[in-house]
Amino acid sequence: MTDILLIGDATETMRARMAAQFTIHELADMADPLDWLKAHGANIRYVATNGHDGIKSEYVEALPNLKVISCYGVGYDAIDTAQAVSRGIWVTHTPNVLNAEVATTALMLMLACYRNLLADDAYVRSGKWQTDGNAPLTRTADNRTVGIIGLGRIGQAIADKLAPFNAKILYHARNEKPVKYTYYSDLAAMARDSEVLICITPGGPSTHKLVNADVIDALGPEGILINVSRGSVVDETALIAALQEGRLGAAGLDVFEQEPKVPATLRALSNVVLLPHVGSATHETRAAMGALTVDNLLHHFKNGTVISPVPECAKM
Ligand code: A2R
Repeated sequence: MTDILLIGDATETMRARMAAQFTIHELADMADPLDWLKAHGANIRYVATNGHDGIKSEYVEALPNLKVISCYGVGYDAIDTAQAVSRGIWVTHTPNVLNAEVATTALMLMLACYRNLLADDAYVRSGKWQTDGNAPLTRTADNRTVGIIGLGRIGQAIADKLAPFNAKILYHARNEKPVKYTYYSDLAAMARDSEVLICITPGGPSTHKLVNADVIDALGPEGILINVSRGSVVDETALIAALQEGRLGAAGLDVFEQEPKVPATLRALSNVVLLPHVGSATHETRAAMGALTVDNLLHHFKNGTVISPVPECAKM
């Protein structure tokens, strides 16, 4: 049997499929992972991990015969791809199969912010509807100007799902695309022209705090910020200050700078909707992601190639 290192959790189906071909060693079972890997790492040819845990560079160094790091998730900023490429190790991820789900999460957050979903739910539960009368009016989610930061696979799915809401779509990315939406190379300028900003870029150094105090101020007191990308993309301290001071209207956040830690100051705000990083977390979509994660491993085991490499590895 070939040895595989499992980092983080995996579904029962993933475990069963991996166990049929590989001997699984779980990082979570190792008292001192680095010690264990230094002693046994030469046998490990495969790693299954996820976008949150990735793999530490020192672990990769302890695995001299590693062939594939298969990531359960589309974001792979927790994996050092330069190190992997220099060693000829494939890094794979799960693009496309989660586009619709993450887009639904973005819309859910946007709708919850505009229609004050959480406050209205609390209004019914508290009994106030009966004692105080009808809940206050909210604001419509229709006919809004929405700036999408990162018009890739998921960004396009978000734009598609916004069509029935008659949204006007603006976008910011590194490069202009052959689409009917309006391109902004200047993010703050797009924020000024947007009523909602939706972040769906990758994480990592190039997008670190891309949404800074200037962008947040440009979005303004009526504006809504939605983040379904990575916590690192938004300056969380600047965001909290703007929400506290009414310089930003509301925020819908699925991701945070230091998950699962969410600052108490953010949790105390009433103009936020907070989710525990569940953008793709449905049974159906996680099953599809799990299948592709394992397919990449098995494909390499049988054919020596992978199905969905990250772009950095595409030319290997
Ligand atoms: O390379 P471009 O011009 O297509 O732009 C990409 C954009 N992007 C950026 N935009 C502004 N500044 C940057 N430094 C920057 N880096 C990348 O993000 C592209 O439009 C978009 C990413 O699209 P995809 O590669 O198709 O990713 P996908 O599948 O939509 O997933 C996005 C992220 C994942 O990396 C996870 O972090 C998260 O969604 O779940």
